[in-house]
Amino acid sequence: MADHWIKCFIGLGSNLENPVTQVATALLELERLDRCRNLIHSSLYRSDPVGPPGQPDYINAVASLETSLQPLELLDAMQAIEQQHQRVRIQHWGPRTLDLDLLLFGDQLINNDRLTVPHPYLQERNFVLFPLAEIAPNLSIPAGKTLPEYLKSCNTGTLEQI
Ligand code: A4P
Ligand code: MG
Repeated sequence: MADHWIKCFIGLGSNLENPVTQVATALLELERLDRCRNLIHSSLYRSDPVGPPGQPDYINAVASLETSLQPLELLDAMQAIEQQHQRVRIQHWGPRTLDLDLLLFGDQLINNDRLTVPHPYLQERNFVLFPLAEIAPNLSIPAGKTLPEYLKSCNTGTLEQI
């Protein structure tokens, strides 16, 4: 049977150890994943940290790719990339060398022990919505609203395209 390719969106974030390089390298690593193709990505953005105060600014970006992996296989591959970046989980929403979030997987709604898709905070995070709009301006969020509708109620805040 021919492979079935599904378009998905991945959010990238880093606020430790040269975040611009962390994100740029991760984009290359995502591009090289088996059974993934046609990666495109937004610009990089600088933003204030959401979560515990006193941590460095974040660099964020969003990528889309087509994959013939199952959602949990893709999550495994994303977590292997995080590990390569020597990510240590110290604190929830705390600083990290690399965080990869699966934002959307086609139009699927996924809710299990390891994966919630669409990503639960997608709609409220300017560092996700603005980069997403660059690569998919008219996107509809499954079981949600359209991206332009979410953007209407989202502040740019300190988000800065770099
Ligand atoms: N998991 C469930 N759903 C997903 C999904 N859609 N994508 C599970 C990825 N993982 C998902 O993740 C914990 C577990 O979530 C994983 O093992 C996976 O099975 P984690 O990344 O270790 O935990 P975390 O980072 O402490 O929590 P979480 O919810 O991932 O945090 P977020 O939402 O990623 O937020 N401020 C700015 N400006 N920019 C940022 O990028 N990021 C965060 C982290 C906080 N503040 C930020 C930023
Ligand atoms: Mg995460």
